[in-house]
Amino acid sequence: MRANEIKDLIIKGDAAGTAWGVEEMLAAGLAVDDIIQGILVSAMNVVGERFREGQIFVPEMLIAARAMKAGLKILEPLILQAGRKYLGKVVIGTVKGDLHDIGKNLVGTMLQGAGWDVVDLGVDVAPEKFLKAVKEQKPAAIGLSALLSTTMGSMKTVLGLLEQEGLRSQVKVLVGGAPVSEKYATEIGADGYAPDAGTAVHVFARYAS
Ligand code: B12
Repeated sequence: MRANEIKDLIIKGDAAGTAWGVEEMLAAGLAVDDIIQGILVSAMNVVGERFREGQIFVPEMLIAARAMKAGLKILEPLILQAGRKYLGKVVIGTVKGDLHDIGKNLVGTMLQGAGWDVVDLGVDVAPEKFLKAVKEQKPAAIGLSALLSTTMGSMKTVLGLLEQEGLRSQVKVLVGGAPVSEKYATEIGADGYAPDAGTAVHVFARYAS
C-alpha cells in the first residue's frame, strides 16, 4: 500500500483499512513522525479543505477523524515506549465550546512519551476547570488547545483568571491548534506556542523540573 492510498482511506473514513495501512508502513520501515505528519495529518488537512469548500459535511469529517484515530492507536505504543526521565506534570485540555481532540491527544501522547506526567482534562473545558486543575495538580505547565476561531478567545480568559487568582507566575501556559499562531500567543500573553506535537515536546521541555 502506498502513502496516498492510506490518505484516501482516511478521507473515506475507513478505520480498519487505515489501521492496516499504518501497520504496513511501519513494517516497511517508515518513521512514526513521517507517518503522522506525511500521511495522517496531511489527510486531515484535505478533509478540512473539502469541508471548507462544501464538498463534504460534518458526518464525513467525523468518520475521517475516527479513521485517523485508528491509525494513531497503532502508533501510540511506539510513541510511549520511549521511557525517558521524569520531566514533571502538565495539564492539557481543549478549551470551552470546542470538541476537537485529535491534536490535543497527540500532543498529550507525545509529551507522555517524552517523560511528562500528563493530566488530560478532555474537551470543552471551562476556564474555571483549568484554574481548579492548576490549584489542585500544581503542574509546571498547562497546554490549551483550540481548533475554532470562535473558541480560541477562551485561552485569554484562562490567562486572565490565573492572573486574577495570583497563580500566573506559578505555571507556564502553552497554546496550540490550527487557528492559533505565535503572534496570537504573544498577544494574549501566553508563554509558548507550537504548530505541531513534535515542536510542542521541545517547547514544554523548557519548563521541565
Ligand atoms: C476532524 C475535524 C472535526 C471533527 C473532530 C473530531 C475530534 N474528535 O477531534 C468534528 C466532526 C467533530 C468537527 C466538528 C466541527 N468542526 Co472541525 N475539523 C476537523 C478537521 C478536519 C481536522 C482536525 C484534526 O484533527 N487535525 C489533525 C490534528 C493532528 O491536527 P491539529 O488538531 O491541528 O493539532 C496539531 C496542532 O494544531 C498542534 N496542537 C493542537 N493542540 C495543541 C495544544 C498545544 C498546547 C500545543 C502546543 C499544540 C497543539 O499539535 C497538534 C498535533 O500535531 C479540521 C481541519 C483542519 N485542517 O484542522 C476541521 C476544522 C477545525 N473544523 C471546523 C469547523 C467549522 C467545525 C464545526 C463548527 C462544523 C460544524 N458546522 O458543526 C464543528 C465544531 C464542533 C465543536 N464544537 O468543536 C473548521 C474551523 C474553522 C475555524 N477556523 O474556526 C476546520 C478548520 C475545517 C475548515 N477548514 O473549515 N471537526
